[in-house]
Amino acid sequence: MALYLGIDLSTQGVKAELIDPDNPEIKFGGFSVNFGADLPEYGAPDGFVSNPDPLIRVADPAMWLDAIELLFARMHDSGAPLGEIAGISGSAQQHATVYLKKSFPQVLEKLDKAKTLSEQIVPCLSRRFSPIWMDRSTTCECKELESRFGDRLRLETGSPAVERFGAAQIRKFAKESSDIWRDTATVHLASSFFTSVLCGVPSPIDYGDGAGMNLLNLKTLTWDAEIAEFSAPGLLDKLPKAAPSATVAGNLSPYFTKYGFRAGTPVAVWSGDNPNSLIGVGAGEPGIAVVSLGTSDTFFAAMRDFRTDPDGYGHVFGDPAGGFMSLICFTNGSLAREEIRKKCGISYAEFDQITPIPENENLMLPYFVPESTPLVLRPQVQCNFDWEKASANERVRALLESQILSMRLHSTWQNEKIRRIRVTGGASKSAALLRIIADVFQSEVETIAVANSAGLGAAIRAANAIDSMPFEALYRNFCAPIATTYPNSKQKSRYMRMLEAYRKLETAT
Ligand code: XUL
Repeated sequence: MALYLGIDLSTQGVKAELIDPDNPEIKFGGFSVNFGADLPEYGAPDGFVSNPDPLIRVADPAMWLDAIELLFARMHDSGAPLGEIAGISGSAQQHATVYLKKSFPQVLEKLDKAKTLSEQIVPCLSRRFSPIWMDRSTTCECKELESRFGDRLRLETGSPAVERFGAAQIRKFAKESSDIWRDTATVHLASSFFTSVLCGVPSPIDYGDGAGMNLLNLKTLTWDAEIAEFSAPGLLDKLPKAAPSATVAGNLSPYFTKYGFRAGTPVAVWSGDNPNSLIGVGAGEPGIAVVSLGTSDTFFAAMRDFRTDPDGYGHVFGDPAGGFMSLICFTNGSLAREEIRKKCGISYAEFDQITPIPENENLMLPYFVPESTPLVLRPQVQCNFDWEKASANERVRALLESQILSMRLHSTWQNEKIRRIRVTGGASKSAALLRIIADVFQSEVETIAVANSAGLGAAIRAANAIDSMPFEALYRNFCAPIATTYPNSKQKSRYMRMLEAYRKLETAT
């Protein structure tokens, strides 16, 4: 038996997926730790330290370290065969930066089993807290980056300057705390920080997650010296190497034998949660797009060639299976669905029972909170029909159709022929939404049974990177679709008309 472990450090907690490629039907049980419920002493029920300024969102790396140890302890206590693991990798929330002093490598090398990780590693943090992907306090630094580099940022790093990305975050910190910045030897991402902790040696940043920093030139796959130096003095020397996602970073540190792991177990570099999810839903090859319907909705897909969104809304990250992936985030996903459901005074079941209205081409721009695609800073809701006179059926239909039309409109730039769409996330249970996605994209829509795609993706990546197991075989075993919704070709011309009308409505706003 050769097992592979995928660890998923998300915003809310840590989970583990353990897989046996020879016996995919064996389930090892869901292992998880929730920051709020299991580590209440950190006072971070949502995964970040509370702050009266809603733009500031930082998390405590000590909490992450304690959570990983608790996860391993739980796995060990429940009898999980940790000694039989042949390879480990992981997934971390993207964009979180971790600032370390020069003592970090020496401390890693001599981790003492009698102490905890947090006790030993916290003194190595030059900046006590890590800004996470929810932090939006760096608009000023984004403007500075944009005025210095203009469109080169988008064309070469895959995204225009983005508040949560490393360049703006590091720039703000180096400006505000120049002394601590001088004392910082290395800036890791959460993903490379954890690879380093597991291996006991500093690890590279993989292309998948590194692309979410505005610092990696995606044409050369090397750090951009000019952007790095402008972001913060000496930054280039403080960045770990950038490396392919299939890099085996090292072997598990003897520290972890205290949980029953085998010292020396190979560890593949961790990546970000979105690149891992691409693999975990079996979409590492171009042709399958993924729609994830969560609090916000995301659309992502593998791209073999490097292309960027001319409108600047979409991002490009590395695809762990090679090449690149697009990622487009629609902030008002389930948030808007929930608001409209409440405004219509209907239940979830009624919301999902909307019936087709063939002649009706109603549209809605549902920005209940600021929207990222398209960029809308001031929340507003607009309809091209009379809301007061419309029935609940008409209102819900206008919302769902508009959300999916927006997804279609803003994903064309990635220019890969989409053969199938895989839908995940809470709202993927909605038959009405699956039907609309199939008809708007005129594509087959598949649902899959994977619950933790990021963790599963990490386990699959470990098997691929460490023992050269082909992705295709792993996808077949672990990410097979369970149901398919076929497109209705009769809806094609209606949706083509509505797509154009939606584009005009959005542009006019
Ligand atoms: C992607 C992003 C989030 C985080 C947290 O750009 O900010 O998806 O990775 O999940």
